[in-house]
Amino acid sequence: MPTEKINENIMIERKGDIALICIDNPPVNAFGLAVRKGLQDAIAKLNAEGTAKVIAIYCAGRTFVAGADIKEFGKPPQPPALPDLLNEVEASAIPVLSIMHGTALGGGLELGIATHARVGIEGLRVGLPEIHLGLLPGAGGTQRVPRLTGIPFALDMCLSGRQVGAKEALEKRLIDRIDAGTPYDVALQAAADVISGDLQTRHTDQIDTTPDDKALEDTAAMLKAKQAHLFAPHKVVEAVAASTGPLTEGLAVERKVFMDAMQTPQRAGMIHAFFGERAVSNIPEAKGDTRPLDKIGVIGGGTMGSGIATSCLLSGIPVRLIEVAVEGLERGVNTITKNLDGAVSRGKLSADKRDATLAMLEPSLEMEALADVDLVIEAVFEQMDVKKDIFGELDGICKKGAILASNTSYLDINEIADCTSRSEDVIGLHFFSPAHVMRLLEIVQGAKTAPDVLATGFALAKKLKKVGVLAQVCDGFIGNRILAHYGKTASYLVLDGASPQQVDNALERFGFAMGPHKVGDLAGLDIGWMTRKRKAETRDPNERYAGDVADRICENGWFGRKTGKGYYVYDAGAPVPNEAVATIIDEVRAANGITPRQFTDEEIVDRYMTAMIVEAARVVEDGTAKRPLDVDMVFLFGYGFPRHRGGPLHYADTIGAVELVKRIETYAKEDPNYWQVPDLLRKMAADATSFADLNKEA
Ligand code: 3H9
Repeated sequence: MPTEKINENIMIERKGDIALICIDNPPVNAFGLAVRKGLQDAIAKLNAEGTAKVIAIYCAGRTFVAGADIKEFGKPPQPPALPDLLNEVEASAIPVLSIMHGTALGGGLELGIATHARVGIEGLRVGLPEIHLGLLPGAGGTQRVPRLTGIPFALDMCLSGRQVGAKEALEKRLIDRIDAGTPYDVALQAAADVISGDLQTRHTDQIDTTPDDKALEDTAAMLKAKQAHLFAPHKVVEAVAASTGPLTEGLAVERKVFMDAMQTPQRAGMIHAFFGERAVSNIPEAKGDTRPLDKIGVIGGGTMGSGIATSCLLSGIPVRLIEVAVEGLERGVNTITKNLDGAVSRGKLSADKRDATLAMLEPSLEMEALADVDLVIEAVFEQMDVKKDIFGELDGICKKGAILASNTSYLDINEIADCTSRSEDVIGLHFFSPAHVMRLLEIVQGAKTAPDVLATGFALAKKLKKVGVLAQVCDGFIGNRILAHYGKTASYLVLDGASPQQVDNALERFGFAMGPHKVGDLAGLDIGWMTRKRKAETRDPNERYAGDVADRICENGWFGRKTGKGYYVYDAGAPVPNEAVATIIDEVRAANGITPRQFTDEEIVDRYMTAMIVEAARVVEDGTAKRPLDVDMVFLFGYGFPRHRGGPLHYADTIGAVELVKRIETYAKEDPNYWQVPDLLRKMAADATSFADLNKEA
């Protein structure tokens, strides 16, 4: 029987001395149960027959195996386990060859290096991205990779999760040669070459890892300093260290620490992040007809406008940048140039493409230059009157069908849309600073926004390699509205007894890259100061005022990093707490009759996170965000929320609605105006449901 279907994912084809095994499990040929079983049966069957001189494994579709099937994680494991299967592949009496195309990741690369020879097809990228899932390679990656590449490179691959190009993979012996052609044709040729001796086979398990204690010790020390709060990275070092002994022993160490990592909430959080990133734009609003995006206009050459322009240019879209005055325009062009230079130094843009990219920028002082663009993104300062004037003007200038977008971070898109004769073309596109780096894009749907305009917002996010999240109109949309609420908690904690540094340190230990006071210093304390002044008249008189300390800091002209002082002092070296702020805090406490009390770090985190969850629940409840996972993605990609916690509402599920309600009711005894239980949370506590249930229902 020349061709034989082993099961729905695995096919054998026999051609003389050659046996081909095709893995076909769209979309990314993940190692699901049927693939594992089918491959096990195919290898066993061909060995039992004993007629083939070589077995070549290749994949149908766009890529070689992209790793274990992530959807199976967290469920009871079903045999054959991948490490056992790959040991069987390695032990095959008939040499096995793998033909890798697309991306051979995780278990896919582990399959490759368990076979006896590997051919990469041009464009191949290989990697061990398990670390991004809160895991480490668990099917021989920590054992066979160091045997081939040496310990330092193996540590880098496992800890960075980065994709390695074909050329580098060849240099590091992860593949044996690079061919061009279809996987099928390359498989036939490479198999013939194995038979003729032109392609050598070898057993990775027979190679010894060169010991490198220094690399292991240095890496362990670096991780202790920088990633103490994460589980998997430390286990990578433990597993790779075991690769200098016999393979079976090393594999046993790897299996143990992999299974331990699988049990952690960090793994669950990161896998929620992986699927959430994909699910967030997998909604009807993102599908359907779109409008062209061949030329984009950006109004405003400040940090935000320049960042947006840079992001478009980096994605190959020509940009017209508009400013009112020459100096502003020059500043914008300079910022964009610097941003592109930064992209070159970060390896995001090749040096030879930099000039061509910059050449796609057309600066202009005339709004009329926007007459033929497909999309205009307005990024001027946050004043409704100014925005209304601009949109009125755009209405008269832009071609029919052009999309008119505002990058406002909180203003009412409907009010802006209503000052044009084409409110169906108006949308909010809220970027996060620095806009060419941060991946979040809030896509704000106005009451009259046309479906194809909305879908084009998502198409733009995809083009810019951003994560587009649908938001409805309200003050601050999803992210800034939630921030406006929980940000007050940090101030209340300081008023009541904690120091800004204690708050920052506690939240950094929780996993935030920076505590809220450091973030304030970085963003500029004057921004919050202006907002508080703007909202002073409409503030609820029962609300406890949170801005006293920050106002006093700003009154000194200390706006954070840009003025050299804020909560911290920024001289050369690491920032140190601003001692004058401690005096301000004492004075404010005394003026308000507050006797300071001690907070544990745990209480700081609990209060801060509970406040975040409260407003996040309300945002879901009133439909500003479509689902809890949308809120989670906003925080992961726009607010530096620790990925291993999955997002505020994934984290909320780890606490549970009952406990959250209890906490809020306790805090409410001190401040019943601020601490109120959202109806949704109360209902979830009563029904014993979770935010994950709401994600499933949506
Ligand atoms: C591992 O291997 C552990 C082992 O060491 C040990 C085991 C014992 N499983 O990203 P896309 C889905 S851990 C299940 O949009 P692209 C994805 O959700 C694994 N599903 O495509 C999406 O579904 P939907 C290590 C997966 O072309 C669809 O496929 N490997 C998996 O932009 C298309 O995905 C990784 O971490 C999976 N492994 O990018 C690789 N991968 O259409 C993870 C994808 O319903 N994957 N899906 O939304 C990737 O990095 C990218 O998907 C890839 C393609 C680069 C492959």
